[in-house]
Amino acid sequence: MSQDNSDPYHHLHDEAYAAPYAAGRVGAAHMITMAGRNALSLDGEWRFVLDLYDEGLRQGWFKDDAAPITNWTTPRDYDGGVWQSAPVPSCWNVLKPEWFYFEGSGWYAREFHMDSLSDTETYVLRFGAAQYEARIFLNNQFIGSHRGGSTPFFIDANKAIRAGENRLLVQVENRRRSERVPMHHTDWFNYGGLYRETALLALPRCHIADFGLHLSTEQGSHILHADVTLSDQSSGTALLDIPELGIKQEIAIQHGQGTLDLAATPQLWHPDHPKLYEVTLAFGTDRIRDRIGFRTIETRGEQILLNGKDIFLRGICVHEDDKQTGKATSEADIRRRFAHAKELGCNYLRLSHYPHHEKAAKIADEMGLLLWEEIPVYWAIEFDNPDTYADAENQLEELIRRDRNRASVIIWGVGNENEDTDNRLSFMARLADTAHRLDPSRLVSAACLINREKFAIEDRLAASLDVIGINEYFGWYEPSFDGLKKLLKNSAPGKPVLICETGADALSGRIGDEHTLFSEAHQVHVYRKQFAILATATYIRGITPWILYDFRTERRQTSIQQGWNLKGLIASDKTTKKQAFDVVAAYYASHKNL
Ligand code: GCB
Repeated sequence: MSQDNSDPYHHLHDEAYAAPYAAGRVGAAHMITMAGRNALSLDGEWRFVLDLYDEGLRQGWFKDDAAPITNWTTPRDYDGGVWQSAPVPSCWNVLKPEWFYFEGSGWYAREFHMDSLSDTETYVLRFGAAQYEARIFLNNQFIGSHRGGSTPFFIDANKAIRAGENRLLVQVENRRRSERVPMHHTDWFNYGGLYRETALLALPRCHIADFGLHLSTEQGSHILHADVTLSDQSSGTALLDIPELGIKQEIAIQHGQGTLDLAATPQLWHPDHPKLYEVTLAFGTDRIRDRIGFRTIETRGEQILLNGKDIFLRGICVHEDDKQTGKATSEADIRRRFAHAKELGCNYLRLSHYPHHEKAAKIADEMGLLLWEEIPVYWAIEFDNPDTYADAENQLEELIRRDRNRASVIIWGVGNENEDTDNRLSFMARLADTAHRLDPSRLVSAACLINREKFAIEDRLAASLDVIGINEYFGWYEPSFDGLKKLLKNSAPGKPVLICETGADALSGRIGDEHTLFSEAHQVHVYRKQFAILATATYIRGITPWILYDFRTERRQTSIQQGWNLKGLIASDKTTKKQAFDVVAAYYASHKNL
């Protein structure tokens, strides 16, 4: 941003142009629980322009008025009028062929009207997600920024909002960078944009900022734990109401915080009977409502216990990716994904490799599917960079705060396939501790690599995890399955193990035999062998094959893959099943009661 208004060339030489916007960065501490809240949707067509050189930030486009070019006395590079249009939510990559590979800044602009402003309300803009960093400008003022591409964020609009017409400008920037989470190297497509819903909230000045409700078992009895955090230091009484359980309880709030423990005997939430209860919480004039399920999840030795009973997780990995819409999803898309998982016989999904749309966990609550949710601490991120850690931890906290009342979510994943170095160990152990501290009611895991020196399931991070996740591709990246047998024989993990990924590429319809790479027969062969060998290890308490649908990734450029990872059990049309689908379904049918 040019600070020297008298020098029209200053911005050409100012490479610290983005620095002023770091000051207004929001994160988990600014989140507001959304449960049942009304909001003014800002979705729809926005004006939009791509800004490859970051001129918008360099020149401070947001400061400009909307005067037509004919009234200008000095030239500008922005007039806000000749832009294209783009729908919010969407990913810019899929809107025009020439925008497909764009990595840089995109500017979104729109107006919204406020009939009047109320003295008793506070105004907050909410963004479902923006990939990767976003800076928000309202009525020519910078009002906040956020980094992390898959979690929601909240920007205080009070200092700039006004009665009448308001002009909102959002810069979204999606460059792949080594210090980000994820860093520049992944195996999925780097979509960009405001790709989840955007809204304006008008809330009572003192409102419920955070609310948690979960079940635990203490000495054989069930206890409900409620915690409430207000947006300020007010004291008073909140009212918790769960009519179907006959619960109407006051929660004393001191300096903005309150907790309550109470004995209860709810019908327990389970994939086979996903019972949800209507819950409301009121404080002053603020009132939120949610549908919450109650269940317990814990480990005992090498078992995972759901409501005290051993469970085998029959799972599948899923990305948030679509041929037409990219990373932007919809309720119908999520329901189709989950219906396919059910058809496969799943009771569980791994939502890889970043927080998926918040509707996913709500729909899983309803449909009865258990979930692993994770943050994109993927491959070789900068484990020695404290700022990268701060970013990762914030994403973790934002995810936990968003979804901690979802019964479906049983595991927080803190990373994927990271080399077992000292820096990685301290970085990820800290994340695991954070997850445990923020949410003692769930399990923490990570998708680890196998220890290739000892050829065993052994990772120093395991001490910080409740469940050890393992990605292995015997039969695909390494042709022989002998390594898998050896691995299982050499391992005594002492904790439950989940096979978080295994699989093989197959081009839908490609004919061949079990030795023909990329054929459906080969994919079938890999799954048959994998299942036969994995069944011999009793500590393996679940599997999530990689992956439900073929997905876009620029790493894969053979004449067969052409920019797609073909490990889906279903092709990228999300309709055509490959033969391996039935193999996984048959395996899960035989594991129904394990
Ligand atoms: C992995 C990664 C996943 C890749 C997959 C593959 O281990 O975790 O993101 O897409 O392998 O297909 O190689």
